[in-house]
Amino acid sequence: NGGPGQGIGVVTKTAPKTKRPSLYKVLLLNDDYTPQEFVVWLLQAVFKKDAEDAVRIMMHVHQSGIGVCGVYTYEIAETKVAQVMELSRRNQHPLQCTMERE
Ligand code: TYC
Repeated sequence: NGGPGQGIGVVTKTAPKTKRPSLYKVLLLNDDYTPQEFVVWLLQAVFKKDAEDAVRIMMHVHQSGIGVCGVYTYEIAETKVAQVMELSRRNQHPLQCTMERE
């Protein structure tokens, strides 16, 4: 009613906190049996790399043992890992793929 200490308030508005999702690296592991061409094909098919990038990533994994093929939110990273494992299994390659929080 407008009396002292009555009826009138101050409207405060808190900005909603936007939380950025955690990101996950999808890692490819080297092995002695998976053909280089299969890895290059996979990097293009699953990770949408161009031919040049795909060869570069494959060679890095081949020479160093492990490498990052991309960084994604949890569900997307999980899906990529599953796709790599399924394609490798279907083609009878021992290729391993995993994910790790950045
Ligand atoms: N080392 C494999 C070969 O010489 C090629 C390869 C590269 C395999 C990358 C796996 O993640 C990998 N045929």
